[in-house]
Amino acid sequence: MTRRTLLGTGLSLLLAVAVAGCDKQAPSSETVIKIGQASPLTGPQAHLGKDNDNGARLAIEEQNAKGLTIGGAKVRFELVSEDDQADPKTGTIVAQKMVDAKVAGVIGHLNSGTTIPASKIYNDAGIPQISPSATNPKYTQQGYKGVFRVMANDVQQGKTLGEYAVGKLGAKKIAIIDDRTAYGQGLADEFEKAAKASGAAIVGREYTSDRSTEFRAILTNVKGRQPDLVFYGGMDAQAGPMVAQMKSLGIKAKFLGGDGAQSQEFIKLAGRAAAEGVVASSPGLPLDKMPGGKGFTDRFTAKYGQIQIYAPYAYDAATTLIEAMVKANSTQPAKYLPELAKTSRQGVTGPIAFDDRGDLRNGPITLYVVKGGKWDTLETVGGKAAEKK
Ligand code: ABU
Repeated sequence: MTRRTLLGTGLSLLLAVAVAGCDKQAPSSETVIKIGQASPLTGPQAHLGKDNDNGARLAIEEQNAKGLTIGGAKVRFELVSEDDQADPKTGTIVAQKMVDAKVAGVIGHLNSGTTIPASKIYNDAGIPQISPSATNPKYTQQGYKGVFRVMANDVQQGKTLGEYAVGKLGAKKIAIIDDRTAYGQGLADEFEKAAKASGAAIVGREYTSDRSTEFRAILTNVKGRQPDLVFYGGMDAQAGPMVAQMKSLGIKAKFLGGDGAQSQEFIKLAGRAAAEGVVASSPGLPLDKMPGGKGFTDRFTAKYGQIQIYAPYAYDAATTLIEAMVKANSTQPAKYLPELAKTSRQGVTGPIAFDDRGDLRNGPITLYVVKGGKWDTLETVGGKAAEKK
């Protein structure tokens, strides 16, 4: 702790004591409010899961620093973070643990494959859930009142990618690979629809899993079909080695992926030379174009290091949840859920307002290319100021 923060903390404590001393109504103790966070904290997606965890953690630390009072009680938020291993079954076990721990709301899960089955458990328990990163449309199509997400979904992302592949990358013969997860398969299906509608031929469709690192057999099939573009629906832990193996097999086709591939880790795993020229999309604005991007990056990286993908969204999800509690003057789910549903606020990632299903209104999608070993912005499609319901 620096001298400056020590001094600041000391002054805050003195002030708190003085205020409490002057006001007989002032609360003398804190009520702890638990907020759940679920993501893969171990395994091949641990770097992404920790990114989400740290984003939510930073939001909670900053809200706690405000010394909030809700419903007449001084509150302190506590993050209950659970490892769902990106596994649907573990996701439901973790969800039940959260319910048993009496969390007031959940940030998560990271993956669509865990978020969707977990959402039934939270819904049955009446606990609101905001996923920072799950993009499969089914999550918000189940008729649950308490489910929200803070980025565009894969109907929008798949359409943008399919149209971009054909219209901007000039793809005519496309091979598609997906990891058979709710996210990977769902995005690949949406991509396929849009690419076909834009005039491309799908010359092959292959499958892998979100645990594989060896793709030479399916890539050899792909090579035989002579595609000019390979689309991958899945995460960076597979996309990275896949691109490296494409290069080693002499496949010259362009490689296109979605947000699961658009991480720093992808470049590391693919290797700088193989990653060069890879294009991927991500729902949301580039960090440097986000309204709170610069400040968030500075605060986050000072504490936790490099941002992977979803940390700013996890931050916004946690802040949005807490702001709804403050507005409702209650941390009880049934009382703050109506405020959450009518959220209209500026997050660090952009305007946050939800439609009737809980999807982000007007979420933009950005396309990036790896250039000089870094993701470089190509263009942003869609997105505008949040509308009030
Ligand atoms: N949005 C990609 C990563 C998370 C998921 O939807 O599975």
